[in-house]
Amino acid sequence: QMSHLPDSIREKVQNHPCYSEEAHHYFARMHVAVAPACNIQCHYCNRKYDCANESRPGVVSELLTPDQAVKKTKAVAANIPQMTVLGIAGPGDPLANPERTFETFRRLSAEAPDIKLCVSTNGLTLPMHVEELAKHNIDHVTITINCIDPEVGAKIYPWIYWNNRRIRGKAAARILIQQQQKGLEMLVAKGILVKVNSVLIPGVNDEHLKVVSKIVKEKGAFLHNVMPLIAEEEHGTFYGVMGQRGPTDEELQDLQDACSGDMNMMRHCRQCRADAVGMLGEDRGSEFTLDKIEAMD
Ligand code: CLF
Ligand code: SF4
Repeated sequence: QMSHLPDSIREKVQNHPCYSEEAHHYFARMHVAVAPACNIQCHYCNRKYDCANESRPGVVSELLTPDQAVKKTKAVAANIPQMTVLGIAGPGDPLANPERTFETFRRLSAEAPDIKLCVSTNGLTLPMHVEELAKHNIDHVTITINCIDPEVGAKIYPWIYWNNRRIRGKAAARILIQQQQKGLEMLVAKGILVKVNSVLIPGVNDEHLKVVSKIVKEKGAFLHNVMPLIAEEEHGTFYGVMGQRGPTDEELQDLQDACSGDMNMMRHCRQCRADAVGMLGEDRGSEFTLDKIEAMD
């Protein structure tokens, strides 16, 4: 799979456990939960928990300051030799918390330059942050794109917060979609690798995701990760649409197969926590709580 890639891209994916299926057997990632706020509402999100666009719903991550995040990253990197990637993925939207997110990236690129930096976002404010992402040498950005049609979007997003106003319905979805697509184009133009996450919501965007996959591929996204909606009552999922279910394993796989003719599909995502530490599927976060890190100095 990797041998077909140009050298410049191979260098960026070869030790990134999410961007390369092969790499996830040998390399680890960690997340620091520095970003509490969010600027949109997804129907499947419960604000008590981590952002469900890149994370496992129903989990509460320990919020860190940028300074604590830098200390934790260094402690993990010193203790887990496979650690190659630091991601910011919540617990809200990283780009809705630009000061905290970029202070963390700024310090890490200066103090731990060997670590690759990765970020995930709902995309609403992405275009205005592309310059700064490029400046910190962030080679990997994930955008969660669940739709390209505002009709579909209005069923997924009840509102967005935009220019100091709350906007609802189709008008809100239209702005979010435009910003996501513009951000995707701008990142590709800068040579930054883009992974697109989509949450598969049966009966809402299942058929539609085939079109989404085609379009993001045409625009230059590197990888498409279709994740299942995890609809469990205790997460408060899909309020207002009671009874919304998640996809079966077979439905998820069928959709991934249908998209794979057009697009590189990610099939090894583990829907990590916003404070995950270790190899994908492994959680060593409890070894690196703040009190333990203090004790390591
Ligand atoms: Fe984290 Fe995401 Fe970067 Fe990976 S996770 S910010 S791209 S370093 Fe990976 Fe975890 Fe799936 Fe995300 S397995 S949830 S895709
Ligand atoms: Fe929740 Fe993430 Fe959606 Fe924001 S972007 S509402 S944190 S799932």
